[in-house]
Amino acid sequence: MKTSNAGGAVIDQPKSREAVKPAVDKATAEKSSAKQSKIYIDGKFYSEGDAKVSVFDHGLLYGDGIFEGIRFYNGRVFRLEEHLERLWDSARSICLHIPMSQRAMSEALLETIRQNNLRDGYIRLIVTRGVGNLGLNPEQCKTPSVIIITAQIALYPEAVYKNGLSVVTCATRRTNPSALNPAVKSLNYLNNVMARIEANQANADEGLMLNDEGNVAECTADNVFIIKRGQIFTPPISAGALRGITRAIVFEIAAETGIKVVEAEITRHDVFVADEAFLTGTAAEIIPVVKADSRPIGTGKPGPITARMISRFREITRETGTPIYT
Ligand code: PXG
Repeated sequence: MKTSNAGGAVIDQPKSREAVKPAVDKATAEKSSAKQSKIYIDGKFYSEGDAKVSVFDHGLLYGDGIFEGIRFYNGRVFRLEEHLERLWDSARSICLHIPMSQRAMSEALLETIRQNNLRDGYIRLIVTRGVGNLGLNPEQCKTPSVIIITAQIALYPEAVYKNGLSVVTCATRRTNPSALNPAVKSLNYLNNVMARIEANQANADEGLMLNDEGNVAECTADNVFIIKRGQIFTPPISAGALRGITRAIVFEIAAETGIKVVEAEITRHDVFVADEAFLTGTAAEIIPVVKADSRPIGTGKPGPITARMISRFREITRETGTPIYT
């Protein structure tokens, strides 16, 4: 892995048991943060210390804004168009006008990676409502701000992909879509943060979030899949799940391999009696789940369909993407 010329920021993985600590330790992260990464704000690049936004930005005051978390592998941005499409969908849903075209956004993003001279890493793309006053009315905010941060990503050690994670069900329910649709990747992640705190307190690797009906929606930053008798099941978006880009790749791989993916209501019971389970997300990629609320899932070890998903996913990340350096 190339780290010598990497930028300073390091994305945190979910707090984990001893066995699943990210590969990049704190000392390494602190050392590398001495090398300041370059951050894009509204068309200009700033060093980390100078990359600042106004305290009157409604992204800060109200969580009023949207974001994407994107990975790049081996000099190529993974599923860039899909991430931009989802960002634009989030923007439309909350009546936010992104002040540039998708093409210009794509170029800004690639240029930010180039400025940081990275080949593998993570991008946080943020669009805030912009500067307003202390009232929540977004009409006060004349110009949305675009921020692009690149970071090294602290990967889970390979052992986690081999041994799997534990999840606990959180008492905090996923936001009801009629209050704020979880399909909008908004800057207001307090619902997920509350669930994450519960998972931490239970010493679990991830938190399973249910919707108001008591069905599984997703985890705090990942989509959920279970496997029963050779079929793959995942909650529909209407259950309160984000339309995950990694989730969509599972559908693609399943279609290639002739396995059926069914979008269905999933209960905690379904998770407990599943043969296999896994989570998907840009940061986690595809990661097995082997324990739910202290019950072993299947054999208590990652299953064969999950293993196949992980290996095919890795091939796809290596082989595809938008070139950064042409
Ligand atoms: N559900 C939620 C609530 C998410 O936030 C996913 C599912 C998976 O979607 P993708 O498109 O990534 O497959 C997410 C994604 C972070 C971080 O900083 C979070 C995500 C992605 C990248 C980084 O913890 N969430």
